[in-house]
This record gives sequence, C-alpha cells and structure tokens, in this order.
Amino acid sequence: MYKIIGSPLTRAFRVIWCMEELGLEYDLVSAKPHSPEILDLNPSGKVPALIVGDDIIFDSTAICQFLADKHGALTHKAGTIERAHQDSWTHFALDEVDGPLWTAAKHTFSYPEELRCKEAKPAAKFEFDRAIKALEIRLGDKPFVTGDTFTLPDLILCHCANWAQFGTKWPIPEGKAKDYFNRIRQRPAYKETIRILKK
Ligand SMILES: N[C@@H](CCC(=O)N[C@@H](CS)C(=O)NCC(=O)O)C(=O)O
Repeated sequence: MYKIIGSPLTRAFRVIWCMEELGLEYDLVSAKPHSPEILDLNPSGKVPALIVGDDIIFDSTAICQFLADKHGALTHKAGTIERAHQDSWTHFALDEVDGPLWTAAKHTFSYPEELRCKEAKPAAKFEFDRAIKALEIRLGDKPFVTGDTFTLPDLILCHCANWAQFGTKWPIPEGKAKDYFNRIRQRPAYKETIRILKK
C-alpha cells in the first residue's frame, strides 16, 4: 500500500491524481509543509512525499514518474523518442510554468515578509504568460502534449493551470491552451481528485 504525505491543496494533488489515473490503492496522510510529520521524513520540510515499503520518495514529479513507469501507464517507455519529447514537456512544465507560479507564491506567502519583493510578481506573470503562448504553439492541434495519449506532463500542466486560475488568479486566455485544460478536466480521475480535495 502506498502512503502519500501532504494535502491535496499542495503539489500532493498531482500524486493523488496520478494514483487515481492508475487505479491504485493508497493512504493519504495530511501534513502541512514544515510540519513535524514531514520534517521527520524530509529535512527540507517540503510536501509531497511517498512512502513505498521502507523507502521514501520526495518530489511530486519524481513520485508520479515512478508510479507511471512501475505501473506501465501515463508514460512512454524510457529510451524511446516519444519519451524524450515527454520528458522535454515535463521540464517545460516545471521550469516555465510551475517556476513562475512558485516565484509568485514565495513572494506572496512563503518567504519571510522582509524578503518578499512585490516587483517579483509581475515579472513571474510575464514569464507565465509567455509559457502559455509557447504551450499553444507547441501543442498545435494535438489533444495532449505528446499526441493522442494523456501522459504525465499533461497532468502537471493542468495542475499548474488550476493553481494559476484558482489560486494565483492568473487567468488563461481563451484559446487552445484553455480548451486543452478544460478537456483534461473531463477525465474521471481528475474529477475524483477534485472530490477528494473538496472533502
Ligand atoms: N518540486 C517539489 C516542490 C515541493 C514544494 O515546494 N512543495 C510545497 C507545497 S506545494 C512546499 O512544501 N513548500 C514549503 C517550502 O518550500 O518550504 C515537488 O514537486 O514536490
């Protein structure tokens, strides 16, 4: 049995969604960043973490990629050109989409107040908007970033879009990217994860 440490309001959402996509059983142990529960496992105090037997894995993307590889879904096979494109999209999602969202969050609530810089937020929004434009161009008319199959970077990008639209209040303009996110939000596993979040 897998055990996810973190709350659905954090990047643990990605791991819960991934478990739901894969039809896996798991326990969810709610823990806030820097709480004693997570500090016991992860010295950086960051969530999520996944407990697998006697092992602990940190980082939502590493956890999801491990689950996808192990259970043979949501991913192309390592060593294929399709996987290289998939990994390129995963890094795009983390560097260019998650990155500016996290910068804005750090300068809003995460850093100690004296280190927050209000000019950082418009710069992060500029970077985010540029990434959404790049996403539209790279996506083209494909249903998902690597083609016809839903893979891990689609899940990470959609989680980031939720974070932007509903958390940071950075709207996604009408167009291919918005349609893409709305299409992904029709997935039953996504809807189940939202149900868990709202519990
Ligand atoms: N790259 C990591 C980032 C983890 C992370 O920063 N998590 C946030 C909550 S979503 C956190 O624990 N923040 C506390 C901190 O940065 O000190 C992942 O994807 O899991």
